[in-house]
Amino acid sequence: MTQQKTLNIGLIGCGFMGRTHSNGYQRIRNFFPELEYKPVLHTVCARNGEKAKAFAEQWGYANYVTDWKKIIEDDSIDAVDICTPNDTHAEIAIAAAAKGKMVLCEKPLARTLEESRKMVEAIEKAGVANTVWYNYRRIPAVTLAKQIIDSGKLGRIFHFRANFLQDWTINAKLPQGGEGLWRMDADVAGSGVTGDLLSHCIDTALWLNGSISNVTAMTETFVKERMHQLTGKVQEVKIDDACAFLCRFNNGSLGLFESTRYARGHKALYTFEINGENASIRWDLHDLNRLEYFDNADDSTLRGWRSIHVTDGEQPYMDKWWVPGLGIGYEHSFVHQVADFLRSLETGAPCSPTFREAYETQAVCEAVLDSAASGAWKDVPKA
Ligand code: SOE
Repeated sequence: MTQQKTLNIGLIGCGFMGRTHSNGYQRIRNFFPELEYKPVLHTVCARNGEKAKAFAEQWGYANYVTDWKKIIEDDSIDAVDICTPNDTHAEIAIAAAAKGKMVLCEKPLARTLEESRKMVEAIEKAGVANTVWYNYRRIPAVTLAKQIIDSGKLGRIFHFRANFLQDWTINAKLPQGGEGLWRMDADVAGSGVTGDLLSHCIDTALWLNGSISNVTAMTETFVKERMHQLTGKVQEVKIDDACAFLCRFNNGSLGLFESTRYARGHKALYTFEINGENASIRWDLHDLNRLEYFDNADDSTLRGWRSIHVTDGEQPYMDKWWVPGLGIGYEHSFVHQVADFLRSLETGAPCSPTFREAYETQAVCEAVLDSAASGAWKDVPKA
């Protein structure tokens, strides 16, 4: 085993993402023992002291605090992990970078492109290691899709289409804002499905198929008013409940994206398909260990969609887990992101997606929302 260096983590936010990241840090020692850096769960922060204490005990953090600035001021903390609602990402990331700390930020990078720009500037000025948790890239079947595309097997790409469908906000009585519901409050989240769900699809698309040049979009807010949990008042809902957009990629292919929280029966159906001249690929989060692949070069009597069960040790990340045939889950994508971040500290190579790369995703989101508001095609703003 290599000589290990400790990396003290300060985690801010104890929600669902705080748990996925903490689990990621914990699994490293057992499954990626060769890595030089070992994450240490140093301090966790939540505004509610009891919650922070319980989280620290459950996940093994040595300390807990209720003010995130204490994490920034603590010189023994090396890396700040931001798992708070979107309206706090910029302030925390900028403060952490100014203190020379590494920053790992939950997606989307921020509420707006303007906030994202300031974050990229601060991170690059400080020259600190950084990454944004677009975790789906690190599901082995998705990483394999990237390898297949980069090998050129698909040939010229014609189409990229993606969906992210949920149904959890259909109930008109569901309040907006507050604990667990901040994703429904535009002031906190920045947008609805565009920033929350389509940003995942856009991140994957940019990674697999390159930059997007322009977009045309439509959004809808199906329930116009909801009670705000914090004020107790019925207020206008300003998030997009659903969004669909068309786009052109710089490689000449066409994109079609849809996301909604009003697709009854769908809890988290993330799918994408990419069609090339020679071959096509499709993937579905509900069957995440599987990659479907059609290759026109196959013998015509056997030609058809192959269903590749991505569990072999020669496939991305799978040498770390069990034996061929046995799959892994959603949570492993976060373990892989931690591993890749730690490896990037060893090699000095950036851990993708960096803040700058996540800025490009944000730029597409902004163009989508602008297009939906104006009804016109919009160019994706340049960095
Ligand atoms: C929303 O329900 C959500 O939890 C997103 O915020 C996550 O990013 C996505 O991966 C699953 O759905």
